[in-house]
Amino acid sequence: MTRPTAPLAVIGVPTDVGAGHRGASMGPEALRVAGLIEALRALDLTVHDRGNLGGPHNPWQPPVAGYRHLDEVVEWNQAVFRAVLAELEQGHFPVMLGGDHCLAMGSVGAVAAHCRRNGRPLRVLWLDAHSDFNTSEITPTGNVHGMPLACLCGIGPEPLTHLTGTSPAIDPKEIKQVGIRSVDAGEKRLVRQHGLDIYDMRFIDEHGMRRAMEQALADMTPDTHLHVSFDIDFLDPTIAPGVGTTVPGGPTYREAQLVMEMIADCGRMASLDIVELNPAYDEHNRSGLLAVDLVESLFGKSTLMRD
Ligand code: Z70
Ligand code: MN
Ligand code: MN
Ligand code: MN
Repeated sequence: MTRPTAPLAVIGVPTDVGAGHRGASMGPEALRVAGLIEALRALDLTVHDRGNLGGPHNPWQPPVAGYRHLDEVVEWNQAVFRAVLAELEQGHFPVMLGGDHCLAMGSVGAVAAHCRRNGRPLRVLWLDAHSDFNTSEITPTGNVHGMPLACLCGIGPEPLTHLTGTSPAIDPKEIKQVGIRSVDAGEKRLVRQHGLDIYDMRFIDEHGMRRAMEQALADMTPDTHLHVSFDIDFLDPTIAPGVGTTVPGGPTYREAQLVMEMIADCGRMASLDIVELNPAYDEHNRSGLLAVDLVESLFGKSTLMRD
């Protein structure tokens, strides 16, 4: 078990402009109300809560040319990119509280730019029900939270693919996805074409979560920067109903705990997104409380080892 030694910089990103349901903008506060900051401090981590970033409000308009709220998504992500890069440059461990998953373009973009400058290998672990690899041509919804990984891999509109200055920001080989169970028709073709390494629910059913995570976390060098992007809809909706898009058949409580413990044990995590918590769909902040419980394990809390 290894805990990060860098101080955490918690950055709230109260956006839902990339989503098809409103309310993920309330996610950062729900995570704080569920006790996230105190739980991290109780693990002896140094935590700077930076409060929330500001950005455009949700105009709640239909998609235009395959994108809903593109200008707003760009503005939010420019703010995320700047804030995350500034924390990494100070040697901090950024923790983004979403907000919808479009924010990962800014956060992963900043992490990629930082790794490139410092010659560090990057790995992105995407815990999600969805592949988030859509484009404006193939999206069934126009919601940009379904497109962040494609944009990071250089497929998307110029202002989103070039957030970091260079495009593509990341290589598909740097991505590992776990928990996937909803991929749209055109998106399927694209993820196969780009060779994404995906541990979907069928793999998990056949081989178990332990094997999926061993493979997803394999082959990292000691200096690898592991970015974890945790979409709350990764979890089975019976335990985490508080998301805009529930997909049945997700990881159980015990599987999810194992995921977090295995990430903690690998000792490489250096940045984290917690996204898509939507308190408007939750039951008394149950999904927020569960997220805190899981994030404690992610930062090394364990049943038998030292707290
Ligand atoms: C669908 C789309 C999505 C999250 C839903 C859903 C995408 N593939 N992502 N919830 N987090 O609209 O592109
Ligand atoms: Mn400091
Ligand atoms: Mn997602
Ligand atoms: Mn999702």
